[in-house]
Amino acid sequence: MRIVKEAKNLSHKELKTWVNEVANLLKPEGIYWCDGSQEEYDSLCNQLVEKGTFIRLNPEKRPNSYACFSDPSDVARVEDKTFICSKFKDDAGPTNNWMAPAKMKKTLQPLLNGAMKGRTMYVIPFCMGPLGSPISKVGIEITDSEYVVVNMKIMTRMGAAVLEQLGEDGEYVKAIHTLGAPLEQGQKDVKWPCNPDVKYIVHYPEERSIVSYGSGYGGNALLGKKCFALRIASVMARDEGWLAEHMLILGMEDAKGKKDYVAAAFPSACGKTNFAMIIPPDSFEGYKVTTVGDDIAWIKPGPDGRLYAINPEAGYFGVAPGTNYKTNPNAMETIKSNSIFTNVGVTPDGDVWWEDLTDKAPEGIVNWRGEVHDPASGKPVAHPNARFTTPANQCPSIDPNWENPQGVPISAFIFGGRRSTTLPLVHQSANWNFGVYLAATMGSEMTAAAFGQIGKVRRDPFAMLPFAGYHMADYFSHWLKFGRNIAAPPRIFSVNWFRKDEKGKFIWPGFGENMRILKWIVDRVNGRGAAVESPIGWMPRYEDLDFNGLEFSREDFAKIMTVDREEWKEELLGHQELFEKMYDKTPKDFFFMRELLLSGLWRSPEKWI
Ligand code: TSX
Ligand code: MN
Repeated sequence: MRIVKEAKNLSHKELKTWVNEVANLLKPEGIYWCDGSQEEYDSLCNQLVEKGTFIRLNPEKRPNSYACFSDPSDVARVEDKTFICSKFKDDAGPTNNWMAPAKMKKTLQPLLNGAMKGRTMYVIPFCMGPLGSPISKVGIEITDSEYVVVNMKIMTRMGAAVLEQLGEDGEYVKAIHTLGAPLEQGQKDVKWPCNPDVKYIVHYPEERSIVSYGSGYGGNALLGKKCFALRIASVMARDEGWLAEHMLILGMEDAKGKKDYVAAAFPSACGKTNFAMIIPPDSFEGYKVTTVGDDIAWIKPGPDGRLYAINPEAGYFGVAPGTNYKTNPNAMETIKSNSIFTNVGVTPDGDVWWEDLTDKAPEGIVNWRGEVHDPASGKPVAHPNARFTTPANQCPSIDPNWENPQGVPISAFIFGGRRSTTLPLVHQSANWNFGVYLAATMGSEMTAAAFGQIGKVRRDPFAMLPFAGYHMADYFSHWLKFGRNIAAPPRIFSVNWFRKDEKGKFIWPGFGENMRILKWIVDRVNGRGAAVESPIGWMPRYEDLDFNGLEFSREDFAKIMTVDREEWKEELLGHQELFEKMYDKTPKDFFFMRELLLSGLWRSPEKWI
């Protein structure tokens, strides 16, 4: 096989053998070992510009940045083509697609055979987490996509330094990615190669390996993120006694300089990246919020009995539409340069645009399908799932400890959802087990018809439903067991920024004002914040929250804090429905906790509002 670029620091014999085996099957034109250098990045971006995949943005407006449009069929994760191939079906559970590993391998074999013909095979050594951290883990992604290589350069620690760390016999996760679009002799490539007909995102949790076929898009192709850092890592975490979670990590420093870190899980469309980069309102003098991560947390018990978290990623792969200087100024600063934009609009002067970036689309803008936008068409400029890929260290709020190899100590877990009724703005669980229960039963109301009936609650336990690499009910049990062995467990909170009034208007202003809730949470953790008991846990009274500088009435507060008996009877039926989907493995603790919550609803309401 032709070597396009030699490996640097490669002393791992088994890795060499594996790469050769993969090359013999996929039959690329040559093998390229990525070194992770800036020169390599620039040269691959140039190649993508020459091919027409990348549009170089105006260097005065958006230095060293690129836009690209995917194939219209390749715009999001493909959940129905995502498989957990554990030996036993019961280990994948009812919420994952499953196929026996041997059968899946038989299915994939003919697809992979020759899949890289006419293309270069890139070998990407990457590290999830800071190099040298005891919590970090190494992966090797093999891909035939230059887009994947340059995105992995932003999203992970990538290249020769990782091979050096791997040494002669280090452990790594094997990840094979191919576009599934081989080129015949003389065949001209398309701008966004992929396989429009066949896609497979496959995980072998026992082997700790991944095969992704047919898609070039984000979560399907950047295998360090959802595939490794969540699906495979959640299995490693279960086996080794830690947590791999779909959580942001942020730091809050108060006016006295006391610093606390919290980790928070939200389903999609709740503004998770916005919360990770929140800017406190002016009245919070001396307070500072810092960002450790916006998507994934790997969490391990430390020697002091506390939990320590790292962000395994090195960049943000964030949803662009809706991001602007009001919703997320820190993200706007982060993406000023050195960024890749996928499926956004491109302006005539070589900048990017998406819905809600500004009030009106710029004249003459090209939409994500490459057509000149017609405002009368009603079609969006950017695809709703359009993304930016941007280096984390460019974020103005980046935490000084974001690359600390020991991680940061977690004081609280926050679980959120998008609920127009029932769930209060904030409450604290009575204890770890009730916290696990509230996280297991969390959910969001559907906002897009594509995901089912609008307004119906879609349960998304721990925001992990599409990302747990094993049986969801076993995952609940892991959390319950994990909590029994920590000396200083984080306290667990629920938040809901999205309650609506009778007219369908959001009651809580959200965004920076969420700082008031964050402050109460951190106060609670430190034994300061006052609270009263409600049927579902501890809640702040109006006077327990800091409303300095915000006009927010007691009446509105009552509206977003009410725990309504009838609504909660309905809610608890929803919990039961979820548990019954995985009845045989649902922890029995959950049935008892549900019953306790139900009986608590018959307390006099005056006591908690
Ligand atoms: O990200 C959001 N957050 C978290 C911010 C730290 N969003 C956007 C969600 C879509 C991804 C929110 N939307 C939040 C929120 O807290 N709250 C809302 C609801 C809301 C929307 C618009 C307004 C207020 C609340 N507008 C005005 O008050 C003018
Ligand atoms: Mn995510």
